[in-house]
Amino acid sequence: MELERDASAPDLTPIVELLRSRDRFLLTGHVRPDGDCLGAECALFHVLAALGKKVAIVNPDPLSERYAFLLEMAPYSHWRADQPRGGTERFDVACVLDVATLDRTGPIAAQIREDRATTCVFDHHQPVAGPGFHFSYIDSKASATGVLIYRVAKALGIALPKAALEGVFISLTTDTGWFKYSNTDREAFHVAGELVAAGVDPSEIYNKLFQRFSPQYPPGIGIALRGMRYAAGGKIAICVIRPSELEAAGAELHETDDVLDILRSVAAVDVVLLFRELASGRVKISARSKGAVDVHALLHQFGGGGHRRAAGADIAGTLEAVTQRVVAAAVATVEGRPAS
Ligand SMILES: [Mn+2]
Repeated sequence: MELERDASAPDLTPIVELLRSRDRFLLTGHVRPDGDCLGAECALFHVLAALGKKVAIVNPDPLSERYAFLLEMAPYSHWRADQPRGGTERFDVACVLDVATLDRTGPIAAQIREDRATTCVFDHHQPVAGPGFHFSYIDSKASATGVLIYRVAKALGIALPKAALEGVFISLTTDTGWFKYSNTDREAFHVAGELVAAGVDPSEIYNKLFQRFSPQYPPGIGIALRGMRYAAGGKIAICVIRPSELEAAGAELHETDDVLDILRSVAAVDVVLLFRELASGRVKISARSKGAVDVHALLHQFGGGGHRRAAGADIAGTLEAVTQRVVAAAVATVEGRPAS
């Protein structure tokens, strides 16, 4: 059974025409690529390969080892500052996935501009003003970018190989938190049903992605939770992660979704803020909301964004200074007064 097309979904015709008519494609995504970004890239790679195109995936950051199986069949690399063109080959079209602005692709943005390549974005984040892509397929109602690529494959009548179907499944499960967040809609279950019918094994994928962490992972969660605190009368839960502290304890925390889930499980908590110190003198923020607070709007004032209930930002500054500023803004939002 086909799911009826949502009348408000954007028109795919120009995108299909672009993919059919051009020859050399670069696929890229955001810094520190997640399962949605990688899964969508994997699926689009196979769509373009089926059309006989020359395709390369080059991301701003290296692939985390646990996703390697996904891209075994696709030539994957990351930007290498020590190589000409960062190691990228010439391309006509840059497909940018799971990002709202070109700058989220880090150093690759400059190469795309220098090549004057045609740009095409596939995304489901809250749209931002003037992203400036030549072609765009943006549907902020879609649960994951991988779902958008699945729609593209359907529009082209391409039967995807198993690796690509697993890519779409990983996109979906990453961004819906395995079908528990508010973006989990009918299309998410419909597509998941088709993927499973075509041979995707959910428990096998869960095992590959989430049951292979190091023995140092649970102590990492312990360290992260040990320093947590509340603000705004318990409506905001705050967690601050310092790599030096993890290292001193011989602990690792490659994945923070479990920490976010635990903090969100507290009845009174509306907003979770997780701050992680990056080596570059920047701070990565992950924000989650149960719905009352728009965390996209909260982080947009700091140059970040994402979705209403899940957003992120990457801010220059010390961990202490960034935490203080963002928590102050969050408290002001939760208490319904302008930040001072
Ligand atoms: Mn996404």
